[in-house]
Amino acid sequence: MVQLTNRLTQFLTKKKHQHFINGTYQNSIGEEQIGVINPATEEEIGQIAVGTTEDVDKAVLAAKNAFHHTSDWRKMSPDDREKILYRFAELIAENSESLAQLVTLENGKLIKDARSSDVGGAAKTFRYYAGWTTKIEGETLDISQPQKGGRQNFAFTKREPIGVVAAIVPWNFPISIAAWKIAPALAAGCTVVLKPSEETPLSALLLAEIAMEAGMPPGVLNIVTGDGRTTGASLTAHKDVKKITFTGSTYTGKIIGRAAIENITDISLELGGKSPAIVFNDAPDLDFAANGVAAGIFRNQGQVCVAGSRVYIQKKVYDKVLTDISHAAQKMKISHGFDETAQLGPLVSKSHLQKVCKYIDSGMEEGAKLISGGTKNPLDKGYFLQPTIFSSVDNEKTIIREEIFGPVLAAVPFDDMEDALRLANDSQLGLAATVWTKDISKAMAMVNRLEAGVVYVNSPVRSDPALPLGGYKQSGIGRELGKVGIYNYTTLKSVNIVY
Ligand code: TXE
Repeated sequence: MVQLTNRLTQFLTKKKHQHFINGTYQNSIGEEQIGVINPATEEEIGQIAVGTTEDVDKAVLAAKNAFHHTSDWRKMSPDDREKILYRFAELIAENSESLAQLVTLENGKLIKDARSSDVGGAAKTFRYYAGWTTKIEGETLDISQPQKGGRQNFAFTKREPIGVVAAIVPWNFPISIAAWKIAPALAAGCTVVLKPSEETPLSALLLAEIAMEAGMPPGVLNIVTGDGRTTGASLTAHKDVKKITFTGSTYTGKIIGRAAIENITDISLELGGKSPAIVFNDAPDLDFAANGVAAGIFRNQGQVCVAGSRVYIQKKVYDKVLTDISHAAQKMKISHGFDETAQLGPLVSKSHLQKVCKYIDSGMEEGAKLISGGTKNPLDKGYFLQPTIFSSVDNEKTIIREEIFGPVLAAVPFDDMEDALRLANDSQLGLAATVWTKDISKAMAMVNRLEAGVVYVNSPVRSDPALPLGGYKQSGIGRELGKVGIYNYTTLKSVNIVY
C-alpha cells in the first residue's frame, strides 16, 4: 500500500481549496463549491471554489500585468526563462510522488501511470520547452518592392509572444495535458490562466505551488478552479485573453470556438477521437499486435484521446487476434490505483461510468456481439468497469461511431487494404490510427491515406514532447507539442527596413 507523502498530507488538510492568482492562494469571490471525489472510494478529498467572472477577471489581470509590466516575463532573456522552466521541470520530478499520488486520488488512475505518464510526462515537456526559449526564430526575406534612389529593402519576420493564454484542460491526464499548454506558452514569453477540469483540479494547484518554488514570477501562471459553464465560459469570453488552448470534447470545443470568434481570439482545439487500429494478416507477430491493440484501448481505463477504440482485423486472422485481445483483457487485474499490481483502475466519475455503461447497453441493443467484459461494477465501491470487447459485422453501430472514452473496444473484420481504409476513414473524427503489418509498402500506403493527425505503425500511440499531436476533421484545429507547439503561442510581425 502506498503511503501518502508529507507534502500531500499537508496539502490535503486544507479542505476548501482557493484559486492560485498572482503567486498566492486567493479566496473566491463566489460561494459555490464543488466536491472532488476519489473515484476508487467515492469519498470526498476536498472542495474547490467555482470561479466567478470576477475571479477570472482577477486572474487575467494578474497574467496581463505579468506579461506587460510587473514580472518582465516577456522581456526576460530567453536564457533566464530557460533556467526557470528547467528548474520547474526538476522540481516536478523531485515532487513526483506527491503529484502522482494526488493525480491518483482525484482521477483514480494507476499510480504507476500517474508517475510515468502524468508527472514524468509533464517534467519531460517542461524540459523540452525550456530548451526552446533560446530557439525561437524569424526569417529574412528577399522581397521585390522597388525603392527610389537606390534604396534597398531589409525584410524580416519576428515572432512575438501572443499575450495572455487561457488554457482549459480535461481530467484524463490532468498534469501532462496542462504541461503541453503551459510549457510552450511560458517558453514563448506568454503568461497563463489555467482552468483545470472540475473532476481533477487539485494537482494543478500543487503544480502552481511548485512553479513558485522554481522562481516563476507571480502572475505568470494562475489557476482558477471551477466548472465549464461558469468559470470556463468567463475565461474564454475574456477580451484580454489572446489565445485559447483547449483539450476536451468536440461538443465543448464547438462552444469555445464560438466564444473565441466573438473576440477574434486565436484558438487551438484538441478534441475527441475514435481512432482505428488496423491489423493485417501479415502483422509482425499476432500476439504482439493483439497485446498492442489491448494496451492501446485499455491504458488509463480507455480514457485517452488517442485510444484505439475500433479495431479492424483482416478476415484470415480475425478469430485468432480477437481471442488474443480478449485473453489480454480478461487477465487484467482490476483494483484501486494505489494497488501497485493493478492493471485497470476506476473510471473518473459516477456520471462518466454511467455514460460508458449506456454505450455498452446500446452495443447489446444494436446487435453487436459481446466477446468479453461488460460487467458494470466488479468491486464493491468505486467506478470500476471490466474491459469490454464487442464484435460487429458492420461499421454502423453507435459504439463504433461515437467516442466512448472508456475501456470498450469494438472489432470489425475486413477483406483487404481498400476495405480497411474505407472503414477506418468512415468517421467524423480523425485524431489517430495504428497499423499493424510487416510490409513497409503497405504501411506507407496506409500512412499516406489514413485521415488521422497521428499514425503509428506496429505500436500503440504514445506521446512525446517532440512529436506534434492533433487531429483531422472534428478532432481539432492546430497541433500541440514539437516545434509547432511553441509557435502556437507566438504571433508573427513582418518588418521591412528601407535603407
Ligand atoms: O469534457 P468537456 P468532459 C471527451 C470524452 C468525454 C467527454 C465529456 O468523450 O466522455 O469529452 O467529458 C471545460 N466553456 N473528452 O465533460 O466538457 C471543463 O470544465 C469553457 C475527450 O469532461 O470537454 C473541462 O475543464 N470550458 C478529451 C474541459 O472543458 C468548458 C478529454 C473539458 O470538459 C465549457 C476529455 C465551456 N462552455 C473528454 N464546458 C480528449 N480529447 O482527450 C466545459 N468546459
